[in-house]
Amino acid sequence: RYFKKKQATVVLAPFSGGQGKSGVEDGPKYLMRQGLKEGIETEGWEVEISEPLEGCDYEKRKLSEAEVIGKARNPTIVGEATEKIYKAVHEAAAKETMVVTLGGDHSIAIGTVSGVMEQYPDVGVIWVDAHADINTVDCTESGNLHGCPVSFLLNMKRDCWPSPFNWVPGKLRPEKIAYIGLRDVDTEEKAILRNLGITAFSMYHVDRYGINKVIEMALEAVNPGGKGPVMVSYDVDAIDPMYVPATGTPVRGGLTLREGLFIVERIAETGNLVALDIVECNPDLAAHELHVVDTVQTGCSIARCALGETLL
Ligand code: B3U
Ligand code: MN
Ligand code: MN
Repeated sequence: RYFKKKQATVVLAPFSGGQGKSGVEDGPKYLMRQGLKEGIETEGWEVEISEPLEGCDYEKRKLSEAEVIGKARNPTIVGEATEKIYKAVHEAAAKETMVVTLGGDHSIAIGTVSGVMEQYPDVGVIWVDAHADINTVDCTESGNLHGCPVSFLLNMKRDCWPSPFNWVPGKLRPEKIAYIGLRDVDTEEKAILRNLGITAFSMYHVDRYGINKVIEMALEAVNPGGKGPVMVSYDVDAIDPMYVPATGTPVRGGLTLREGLFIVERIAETGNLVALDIVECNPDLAAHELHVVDTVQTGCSIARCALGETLL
């Protein structure tokens, strides 16, 4: 409904600076090799590729600089990379194409959500994740910025931000984001969620109400009336590690594969989806080749289902 033509831009964001492990920067390569683009094309989308981080050797800089400012690890490369992603996503959204960004770790969503918001200021964000990713640079225990993107988007503790984040508009309002899949949330993060009144459905709520009711409630929270644009930032660790083993911080007791896909199928059905992130596929963390295939295939399925594969 949001697009006159079925055109999509796949933004490749091979970036790992938001956390310590390497390998997550290979996510885009594996997803593309598994046929993500062709899968979307089969659904009738015309696909363009955007590579905003081409030629930037952030991996090398992460290993050689190991920068820490306050509590934040690698803030300069995270700030620089996310600004590039922000511009690429905005450009793609401004051309009225569906924007599918492939991470990389979840810090890249500082760029994707900000970029989408330039085009759709009132976009509703559905954050599918085992984690809330809402630590501030002030309260993060790990210092990993992939645990902080939502606090940047909400403009929290701006006084404490390292300067490479000065570009971040920080215009998201707490009522425009809802979580699904939470099960590993830090104590400080729980307080933030409570204080800001953010809609959050943990795995408890998925069991209590069922995934269908949960997605209805999440959509109604961020997009009341169902007429506005919606973006999904999908951390594959929301899905149970039995289906998605190759990810940086697996947490047991997650969404089944069907629940995970149903979320994006339902949003596809509304016709309101304007952008999707798929993040935290880390092929290096697989114990064997089957784990890689399971994880990467799940990532590709999320993209295809979000773009309409299972709507008949
Ligand atoms: N909340 C913890 C753990 C974490 C967040 N996101 C992931 N892990 N993937 C932190 O580091 O902020
Ligand atoms: Mn995440
Ligand atoms: Mn996560």
